[in-house]
Amino acid sequence: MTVLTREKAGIESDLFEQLRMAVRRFVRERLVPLERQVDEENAVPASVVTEMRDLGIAGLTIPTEYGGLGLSSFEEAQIVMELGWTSPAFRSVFGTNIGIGAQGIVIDGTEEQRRTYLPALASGKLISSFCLTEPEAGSDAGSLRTTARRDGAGYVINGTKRYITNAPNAGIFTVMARTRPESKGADGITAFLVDANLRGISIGSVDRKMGQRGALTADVIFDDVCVPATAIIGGPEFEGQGFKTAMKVLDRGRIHIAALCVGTARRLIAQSLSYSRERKQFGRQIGEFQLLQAMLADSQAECYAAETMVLDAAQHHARGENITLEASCCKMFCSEMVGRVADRAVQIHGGAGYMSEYGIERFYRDVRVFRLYEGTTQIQQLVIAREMRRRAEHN
Ligand code: COS
Repeated sequence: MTVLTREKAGIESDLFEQLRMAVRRFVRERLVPLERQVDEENAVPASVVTEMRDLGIAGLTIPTEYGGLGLSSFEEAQIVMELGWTSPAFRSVFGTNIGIGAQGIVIDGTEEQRRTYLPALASGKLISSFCLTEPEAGSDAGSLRTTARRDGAGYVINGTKRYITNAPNAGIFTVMARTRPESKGADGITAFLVDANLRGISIGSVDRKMGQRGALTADVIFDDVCVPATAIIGGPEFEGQGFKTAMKVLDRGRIHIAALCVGTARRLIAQSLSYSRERKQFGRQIGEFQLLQAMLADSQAECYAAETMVLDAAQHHARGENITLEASCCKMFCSEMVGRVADRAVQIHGGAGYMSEYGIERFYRDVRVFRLYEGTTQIQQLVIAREMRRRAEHN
């Protein structure tokens, strides 16, 4: 029995390694040359979307019984680090299917919901979006105002969701709405699966952003949208549980974003190192100067620390342990880390770092949002301290 398990693990790890190498090749050979085009056109070419779909990217984390690759969070983190090597817009195409748009169904969905949506999400034919943020509810997600009023056997949804990734292309939305108007906090919130074609749904114009061009975000407006009670993630008995579903989804999502930060930091370090070996000033490679070496060394050490913590947290998550604290540590440290690494990359490249031709300034803009979305650094600090106090109470 033990031998069989080991053999199985061996075969699986071989297959996983093949997948990781295939993603690495695809990213470096196919996607990297398109980075500038994606930034300029604010769109990922349709042919690339098809190739990503064929590679299985959309279904990385969806269980195999529903057509996905069923990667654990530990494996997911390693693949996402590979995707992080290039512009984040590419990962974003299926980022919501891998993460926050689909995980609610994987974690808390009914069997019927899983069978209905996960195969299409895994194949990439269906795109999902996660609708939590609102004009007046960002960090304070529990104060959201979108309502889902009981109406006969179903609910009527009204409200506006903001900065929703992939909204213009989504076929299905996970919508957090208040089903108990008397409750102002998290306990009155329910998560719904809402078909994007339903009457009453409209999408705002595509947001103009500082970076991550090609990753599309927009408002989603719900105007008397009728859904059945079976649209509640987990079924009608999960009424009022939506905030917890959202938080569980974000736990895994925060490790995912942290892994992405590590991938981008690796790329920026590699590019900085290479530039420092080519560029000559004062008759020597600039990499021979100790002040420049200090910047390279700081970036490398911080990236290594980040990579190690992400893999550790992901491993604990894969074992089914509570990693709320660790996920927030990863999200906070890695997003801040890649911000510093990007800043040093500009510095190492000097004037060239500021020019769009070299692509460094694009990454500098792209990584800024990592400290904001899926919970700001300040929210991660609150979560970490809250969990520390909670754990202390239980020990
Ligand atoms: N897993 C499971 N349940 C969780 C949880 C988690 N990670 N985090 C919180 N919960 C539960 C709590 O246990 C609590 O349940 P009980 O009332 O049964 O005890 C409930 O959810 C409410 O939690 P809490 O009281 O901590 O809610 P707050 O309103 O204080 O909000 C923060 C907590 C600030 C952490 C939350 O609003 C948040 O994460 N904000 C940032 C939102 C965000 O990331 N937005 C980005 C948009 S998505 S791109």
